[in-house]
Amino acid sequence: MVARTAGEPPSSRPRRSRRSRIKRQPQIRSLAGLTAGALLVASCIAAKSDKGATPRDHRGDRGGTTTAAPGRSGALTTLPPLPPFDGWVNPASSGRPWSTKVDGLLTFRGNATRTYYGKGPVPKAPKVAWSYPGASGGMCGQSSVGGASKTWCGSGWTGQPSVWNAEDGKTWVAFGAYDKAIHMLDGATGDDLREPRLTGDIIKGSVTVDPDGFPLIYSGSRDNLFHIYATDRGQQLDELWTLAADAVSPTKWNDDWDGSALVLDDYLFEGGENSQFHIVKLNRAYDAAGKVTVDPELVFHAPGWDDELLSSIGDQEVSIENSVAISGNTVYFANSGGLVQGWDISGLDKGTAPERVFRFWTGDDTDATIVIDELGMLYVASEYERGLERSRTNGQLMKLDPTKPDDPLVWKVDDHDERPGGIWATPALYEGMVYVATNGGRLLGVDQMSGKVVWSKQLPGPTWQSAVVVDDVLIQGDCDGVLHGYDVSEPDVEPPELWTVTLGGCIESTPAVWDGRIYVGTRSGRFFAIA
Ligand SMILES: [Ca+2]
Ligand SMILES: [Ca+2]
Ligand SMILES: [Ca+2]
Repeated sequence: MVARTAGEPPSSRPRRSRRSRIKRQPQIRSLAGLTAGALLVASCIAAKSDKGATPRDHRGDRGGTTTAAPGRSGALTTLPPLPPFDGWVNPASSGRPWSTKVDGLLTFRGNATRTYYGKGPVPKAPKVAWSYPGASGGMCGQSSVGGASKTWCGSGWTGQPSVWNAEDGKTWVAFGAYDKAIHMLDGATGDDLREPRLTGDIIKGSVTVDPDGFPLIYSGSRDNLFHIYATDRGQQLDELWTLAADAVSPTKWNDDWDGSALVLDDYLFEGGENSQFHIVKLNRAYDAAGKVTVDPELVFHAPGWDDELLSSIGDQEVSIENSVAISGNTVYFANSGGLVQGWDISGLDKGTAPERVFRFWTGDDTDATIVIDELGMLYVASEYERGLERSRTNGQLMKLDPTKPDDPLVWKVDDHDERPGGIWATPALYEGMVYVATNGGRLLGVDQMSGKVVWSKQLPGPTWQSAVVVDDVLIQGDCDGVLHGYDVSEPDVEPPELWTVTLGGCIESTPAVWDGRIYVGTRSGRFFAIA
C-alpha cells in the first residue's frame, strides 16, 4: 500500500461566448427564489438544455469583479443580493466571499462551498514586497513520519493563508507552518502582529478565521489536536480549547488534523485523520472583561468510512484530510479511501441528528477538497495510488450531481498514466471553467459543463498548489518554486503567461490574493508577500 500522505511529496468580460451568457441569464433569474431542492432539479434541466452555458455566466460583466473594492478598514464588498434561501448555505453563494461581517479570505478556498480565492487587483508586474521570517532563515520543524524524524520547512499542502481587513485598519495575514506555529502578520510590512504560537507539531492545513468577527482562530496540527485560539489577549494567542483525535470512537489510521474547519451559526464542522467527521457547538461569547470565550460541545460525529468502502479498498487508510464543504443543507467530505459522503444537517440546530444522504466511491485517496457550484454540483479530485479499476473508470477529476445519488457521475477526466498520479490540489471554478493541476505537473483548463479538457500546460511537478483565479488571472505555482500568472480572460484558448515570480522551494501551499498582493509560503522555509 502506498504510505505517502498529503504533504509528503516524492521528492469578466465575455467568457466562453457572449451568446451563451446572454442566453443563460433569464434561466438563472427564473431560479431565484426556488428552494434548494427545486433549484438543484431545475438547474440540472437548465444545464442539459443549455449546452455550453456556464453557471457563472450571470455574475456580471467581468468575472468576479462585480465585487466593489472596499476600503481598507473593513468596509464590506458590495455584491448583488442573493435569492432568498432557507437553510445553512445558499448554493447561489458559490464564488462569493464567506462572511458578511469580516472582509476577508477566512478559510481554505474562502467560503463554505470552497470557491472563493480572494480579492483583486492582482499585481500586474509582481515582485517580492517582503518575505518572512526576518532577513533570512526559515520556518522549520522536526516531525516524524512512520517513526523516522525529518525536517520540514516553510509551508506546504494545503497551507493557504487567511487574509482580512481588520478593525484596526490593518490587513492581517494568518497561516500555520512547518515550524509548528501559527503566524499572524501585518500584510503591509510582514511584521508579527502576534507572537508566533507553537502547537506540538507541524501544521499542514489552512487556518480558519472566525467569520462572525469573534477574535478566534481555528487550526489543526500534526500534534493530534484541533485547536481554538483567542487573539484578543495581547501579544499571545491563548489556547481556549482542543479536540483530540481520540476523543471519539471508533477511529482509524491517523491522528493529524489537516482539514480547514467551517464555522456556521456557532457550529464548527471538521473532518480528522482519525477518519471521523465532527460537529462542535462552539457557544462563543464574551466574558465580563470583554474577552472572547468558547464553551464547545461535540454534538455529532460520524465515521468517514463504511463497511462497503473497507471491503472495496482492502485496507484501513480512510483518514479525512480534506476540508468539509457545505451547500444547501448538506455537508460534503471525502477520505483517503475515496468515499465521498453528503450528510443532511437541516435539523441540526433543532437537535435532529444529521443523516447520510449521499454516497459515492471515487476509487482512491481523495485529499483535495470538494468544491460546489451555484447549482449544487460537486467537483471532486482524486489521487491514483491504489491502482484499482474503479479509479480508472471514474477518472481523477469528477463532476458529480448529488440529485442523482444512484448515478451521479456527470463527467470525468483521467490522470492515471502514472502511479502515483492524479490530483492533490483542490480545483478552482471560474467563469465556466475548472482549473486544477495534477501531481504530474499538468495544469488543466476543463470545461465545467462538458468535462472537455480545453487546454493543458506542463509545469515542473508535483503541483499540489490549488489554482487561484482572481480578475481573470490564474495563479499557479510549480515545484521549482516559480509562481506563474496566466491570462484566462479567454477561457477557450490556452492562456498566455502574464508574469512569473521566482520564490524558491516547491510551491505546495495555496496563495491568497488580497488588495493587490499575493501571499504564499513555499517549502524553501519562507513566506512571501508579492505586490
Ligand atoms: Ca495528512
Ligand atoms: Ca499526529
Ligand atoms: Ca490521503
